[in-house]
Amino acid sequence: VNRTPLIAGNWKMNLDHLQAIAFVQKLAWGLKDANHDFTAVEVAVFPPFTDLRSVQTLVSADKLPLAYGAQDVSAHDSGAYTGEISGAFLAQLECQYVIIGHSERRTLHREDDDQVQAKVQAALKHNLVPVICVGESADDLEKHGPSAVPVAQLRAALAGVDAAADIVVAYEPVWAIGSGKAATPEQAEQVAAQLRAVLADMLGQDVAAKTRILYGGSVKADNILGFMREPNVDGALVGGASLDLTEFANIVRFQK
Ligand code: G2H
Repeated sequence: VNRTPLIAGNWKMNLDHLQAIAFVQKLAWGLKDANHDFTAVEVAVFPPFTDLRSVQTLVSADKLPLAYGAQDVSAHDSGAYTGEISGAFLAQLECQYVIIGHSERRTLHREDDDQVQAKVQAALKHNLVPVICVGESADDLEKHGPSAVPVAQLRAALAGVDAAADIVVAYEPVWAIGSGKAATPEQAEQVAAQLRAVLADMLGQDVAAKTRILYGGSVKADNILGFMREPNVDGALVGGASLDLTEFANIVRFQK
């Protein structure tokens, strides 16, 4: 099976809606000028909620070949959930993707596996592709080895997911996030292979073969190629480096 690589920029809480417009415009046109084949390597951005309407307007008006999504979604559809954002609202803004269970949500907002699982269900209900983030802390790594925690997190997130669902998995070792200390391609591959085995076990071989598994954690233009050469790594979730136009464009153009 041919899996289209996905390079995804997780902006985290950076770039306001005016900066987002300028950034997305420059990114898309810059890549077009460099003859980037968006069907060969898909590019997605994950701006803050307040930028999504601007990004939608720009992408649809200029027919930009960029995908986009939100960094989180509520497990609920509507109601008395102050501060939450429904998947229905994201779908209305034509988001294709939504990041779920990023380690910053798990750690700073105490999201547990049950909440992640409920959010995955909410995303699928609204036809959003969940980018399910899993990863072990330095402590987990020391105590349980590299794959135990990510495997358990993925199993929990996939409970109740139908084999027909479209999903993306992102392996982000917590110790590599924003630390400048990326995993080695071999480490990423080892865990990605285990995660693919979970997909096969829970959703079947066909789903496992077609589902993209991304690596995330201090990805940069000068280390992306090593990850992309690994058979089970199908792209990257990029944080810090996705905020620098040239750097992000060079990550997208890892094959150049
Ligand atoms: C991991 C990653 C993006 P960074 O959180 O999701 O961030 O590339 O800054 O490590």
